[in-house]
Amino acid sequence: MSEQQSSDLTKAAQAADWLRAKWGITEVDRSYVMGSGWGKAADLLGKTLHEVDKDEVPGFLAPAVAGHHGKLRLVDQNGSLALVQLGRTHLYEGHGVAPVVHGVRTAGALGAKTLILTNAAGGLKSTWQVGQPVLIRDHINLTATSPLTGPEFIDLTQTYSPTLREACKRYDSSLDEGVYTQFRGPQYETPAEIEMVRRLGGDLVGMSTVLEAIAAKALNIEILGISLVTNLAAGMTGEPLSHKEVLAAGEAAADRMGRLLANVVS
Ligand code: 8IG
Repeated sequence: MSEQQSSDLTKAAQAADWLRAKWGITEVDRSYVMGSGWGKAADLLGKTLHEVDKDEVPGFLAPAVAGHHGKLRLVDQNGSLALVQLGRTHLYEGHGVAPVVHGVRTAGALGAKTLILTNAAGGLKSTWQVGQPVLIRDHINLTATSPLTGPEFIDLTQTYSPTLREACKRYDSSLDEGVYTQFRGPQYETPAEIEMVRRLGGDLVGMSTVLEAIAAKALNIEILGISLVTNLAAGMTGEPLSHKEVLAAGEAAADRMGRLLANVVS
């Protein structure tokens, strides 16, 4: 591991210690990253014990996008503890990779064994409806970067836990799976880029999650990834893409997704 990465992990350990002191805890069982459109679902995860603004916590940045909430919550889920991260730092903000994965590493430093990554994404399958959750089966990293530096050769053959995906499907057998492709953004894709993703085997496009999953996998954390399809990918409908559409689809699907997440845990 590089000196840079080991210093980033130290910063996460410091954030974890700060939260331990603030909240009077030693460990959490799991952590959730709630992306755009998932704020309402977050409220259904359990009983909120504490909440802080992210920018108070060492190493966390304030949110950059309207509709993304910059909070960290401690949530009681029937006696187990979850660190719930409302909103995330994106690569397109231009602060580099370390702040993008700081929350995941902080969860790891707090002892989280499971990470639930949620996001809003464009869907490439014409059978998918806007507002539909899709389980992430695998990913394609088109960011040309990584949270890992140095000779650390992490296995990614089963990045998204088959066990957790099966648990989701037992709860809701209508759930489909897809391959999530991360672009850096912030611009959406061209129709030609969506055609490229299709030929590469991608089903979902977005601007998050992949780098976080890599960082979590390097810490041996079990990962569940779920995309909320908030728009069909560029060129599929003849309409331009809008961020408002994304937020509205999230609001509409919040109940279904909140119940899914709360039930899968139990
Ligand atoms: I929501 O169509 C959402 N996020 N890259 N493309 C990319 N990110 C997205 C999209 C999309 N929709």
